[in-house]
Amino acid sequence: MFVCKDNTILDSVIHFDIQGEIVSVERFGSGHINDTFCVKTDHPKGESYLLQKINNHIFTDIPALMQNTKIVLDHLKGKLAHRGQELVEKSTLTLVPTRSGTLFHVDEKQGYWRMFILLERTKSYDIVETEAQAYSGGLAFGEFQMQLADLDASRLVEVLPNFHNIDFRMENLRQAISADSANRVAEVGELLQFIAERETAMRSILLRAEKGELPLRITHNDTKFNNVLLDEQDNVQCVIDLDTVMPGYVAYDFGDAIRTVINSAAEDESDLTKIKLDIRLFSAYTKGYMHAAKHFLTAAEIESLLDGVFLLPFMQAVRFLTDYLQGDSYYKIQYTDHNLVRTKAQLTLVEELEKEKQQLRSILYASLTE
Ligand code: GN1
Ligand code: MG
Repeated sequence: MFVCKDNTILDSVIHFDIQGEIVSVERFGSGHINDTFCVKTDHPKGESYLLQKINNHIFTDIPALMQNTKIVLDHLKGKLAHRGQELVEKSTLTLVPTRSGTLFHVDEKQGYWRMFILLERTKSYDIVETEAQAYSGGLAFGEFQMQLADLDASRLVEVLPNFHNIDFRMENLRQAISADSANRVAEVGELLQFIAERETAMRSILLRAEKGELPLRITHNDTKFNNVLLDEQDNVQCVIDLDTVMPGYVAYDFGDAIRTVINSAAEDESDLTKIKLDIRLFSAYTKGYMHAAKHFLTAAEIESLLDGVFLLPFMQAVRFLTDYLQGDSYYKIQYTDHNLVRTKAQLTLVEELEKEKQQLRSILYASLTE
């Protein structure tokens, strides 16, 4: 059994309303922000659980974050209720409250913990392998946006303001450059040049939004492919990681998903020659997404989707680079220049995408008639 050095994990588990005695607690998943653990018990009919320590340096209003999660989950469950309880439990996350009925537990070191029921027999992929998987991912996020379309956005707190605002991200980068607190600016000149050349073009979604062309909807805002759980047959089962569900533009969700779907290498691949686009996967994801989304997207939103495809890897690179220049305080890293490697990988992806712009556009529009 894995036991955290200071025992805070086990001390936290016991506050949640779980069945049976704890058999094991093991680290789980590949998130960059929160710490996730799988908790198994000896209960004969019992479930396993996902315990998460929420990063409260990044998410500074955890009561609001958890309230958002509850509102979103209740809404999604309500949408699926007519299809039966079993389906609701399989297709949506279920929070496990603490024994005193609260949505999270705060330990004596001010660590914030929450728990979900683990969805058994599901898979998530850091790298997409087949068109069927990509299609399922597109369908999952298309349906997710559709199901949340009638949720009153004013009920959700914007937990991370300006999350996908490229002006905000560029401003953070500029501040990191002028502070140069980790003494790393000198080594990233070429990358900064690459970013500067594209900055204006990357403002296109903001410009459309300023002109009032794009409706603000409730979006997921972290649509990496591994935030969709697929079942054993690679059909959609559940969208996870609801921390950043907030008002946003659909192009952000589309672009962030494509960033991970189309890349045949990992987000942090250090061999840049391995970063290749798999256009078949773009096509399959887009078909899955449009199957649900073409019923509600406006013409201007459809037009903006491709801008999102370029923006999201670019913005991700800007964020990784900012963290690198600030001495790696935001994303978890596994080695010293991990954030630099991530930056280069994402910028290479932008470069590869630029070569295929026309083809991506044709595929996107073709998917509307299928
Ligand atoms: C972070 O923790 P994780 O892996 O779900 C980040 C996302 C990035 C992603 C890059 C709150 O998500 O915005 O796209 O890393 N989440 C936050 O892999 O910043
Ligand atoms: Mg996340």
